Amino acid sequence: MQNQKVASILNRVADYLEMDGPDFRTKAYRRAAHTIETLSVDIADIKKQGKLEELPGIGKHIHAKIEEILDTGSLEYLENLKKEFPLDLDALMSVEGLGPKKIKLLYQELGIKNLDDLEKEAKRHHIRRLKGMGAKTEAKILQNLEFARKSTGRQLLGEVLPLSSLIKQRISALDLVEQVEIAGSIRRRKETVGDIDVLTVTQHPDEVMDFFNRMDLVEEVIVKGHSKSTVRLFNGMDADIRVFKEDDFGSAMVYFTGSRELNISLRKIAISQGMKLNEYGVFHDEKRLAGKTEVDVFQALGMDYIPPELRENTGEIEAAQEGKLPLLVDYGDIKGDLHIHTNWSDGKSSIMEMALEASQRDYEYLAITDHTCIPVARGMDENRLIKQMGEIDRVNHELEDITLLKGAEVNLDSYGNLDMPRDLLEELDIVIAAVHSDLRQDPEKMNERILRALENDYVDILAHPTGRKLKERKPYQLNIENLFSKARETETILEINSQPKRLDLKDMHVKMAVEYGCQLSVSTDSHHTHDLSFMELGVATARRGWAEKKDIVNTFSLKKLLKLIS
Ligand code: DGT
Ligand code: CA
Ligand code: CA
Repeated sequence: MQNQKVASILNRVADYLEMDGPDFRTKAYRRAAHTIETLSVDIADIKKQGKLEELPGIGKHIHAKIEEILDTGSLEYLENLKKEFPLDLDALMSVEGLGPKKIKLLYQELGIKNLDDLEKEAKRHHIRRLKGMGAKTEAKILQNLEFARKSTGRQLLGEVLPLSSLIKQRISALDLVEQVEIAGSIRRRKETVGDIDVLTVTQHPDEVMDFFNRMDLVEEVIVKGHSKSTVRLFNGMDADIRVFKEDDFGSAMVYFTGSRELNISLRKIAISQGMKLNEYGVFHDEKRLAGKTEVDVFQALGMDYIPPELRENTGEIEAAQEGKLPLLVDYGDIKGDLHIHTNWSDGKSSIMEMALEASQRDYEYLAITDHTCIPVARGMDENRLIKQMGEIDRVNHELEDITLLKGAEVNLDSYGNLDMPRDLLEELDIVIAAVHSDLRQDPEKMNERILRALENDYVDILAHPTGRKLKERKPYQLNIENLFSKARETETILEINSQPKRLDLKDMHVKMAVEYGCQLSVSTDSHHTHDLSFMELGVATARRGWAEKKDIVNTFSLKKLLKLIS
């Protein structure tokens, strides 16, 4: 599948075109990219069948571009744009407040190509002199630069996970490997990923390396060896592949899953017991005690198997030694999604389409929670919400194996009040409160605003509680302890939002919230049927936060859930 690669090239073209401001062309490229990204079939197969033209919303012009990418692996048009603007677009775009248009201005006027240039020019106060910039913008850029620095080079788990699965799938489809797994931060489901680590067992290392290095996803081979290769992929991300013997695979998996911090502690434990631990096994003198499976390795070290999501050296080793690891919520435990949008607000799919997709996932229930009022997200007014309730009744009547709940994602005004009248809130099964306006409020006011929302009896769930966006926006400056104790006191559910950019609450906060005894939901905030699959990312975050099934309300049966929120 080259879908992701094609989509990423088209998106990149849109970025460059947007340097002259967004217009119909940038929209067309983004729409095409989105269509391809979300296809469930291989775009190359569609081309082979001569059916490219049947893809919705893609014009002739872009068809030709897609064909070129599929035929040649790249797009000359994009290569020319890159030559015209030789700058680190990814890094610059990761600075909050900088978009393609400003980046072009900065490049043309000041020759800024990367974050270092940007910092230099901002500190020299050259940026404020540019048209449309000013001292305030300049200060903001400096402020946001540090955040951007930390996030460049890393990509979102939600973007890398499908790519790594694809690589795994392709390698396992070769008849040459006995085992293949993705290790590293991806296996631990860390929210951002530095590189992809592939581990294999094979009798044919050279052929496997050759295959890996020649995949159409590869832009450049960086290291080529017999037992290890490193490549740079089309999206700028590196991928390593390593070959092991079958008998070593468990210890290799432990070692290369990491984290580094966990490895260091495990090695110390081994040494303290007179043993040696490395990627080839656990040894006592020259005798090999374990290595074939991870379970064996942990057992030899005197502890329970630690699920990959917990391997961050934050107490899991001690828990594993004492047999006290949590029984983590499982990916299959989820019985419904409590936060999704439809085309009644800013979603793209209909209520029926979302319901059918949820049903496909074997959910027992699905809450329809479109935006109310806020203009930015095509929020519904009161009349429309009433009308939508009627539509939900109708769909509920039609479908047998899933129950739709009537809900809304209600915006909190600057003081924490809901912008919906009480009698309507009363009618809803589930009310989600969320901050969508006045994000840069004074921290004290923001804290008061959110606590006030928690105190509101109508509010069942607080959505994306800290407001952060990965690689984009820092969280609000909340007093998180106050938030958790108030949520517990008022029995308000805190959301783990599964959008790849949000994952909010984040893992560490989930862990704290669980310790506080808060109730949590894992929801996708879907705006399209295929977003429902983000659930996996949210559950991963819950697991990384040591959450058990009992902590996550949408593992409950409908009956139990309704009792909780009514
Ligand atoms: P990433 O790629 O930055 O998202 O994070 P990881 O955890 O995937 O790190 P990576 O790819 O550098 O290495 C994969 C694993 O290999 C890492 O989690 C632990 C292990 N590892 C690599 N280098 C070292 C090392 O120098 N010391 C120890 N103890 N472990 C290492
Ligand atoms: Ca890695
Ligand atoms: Ca690596």
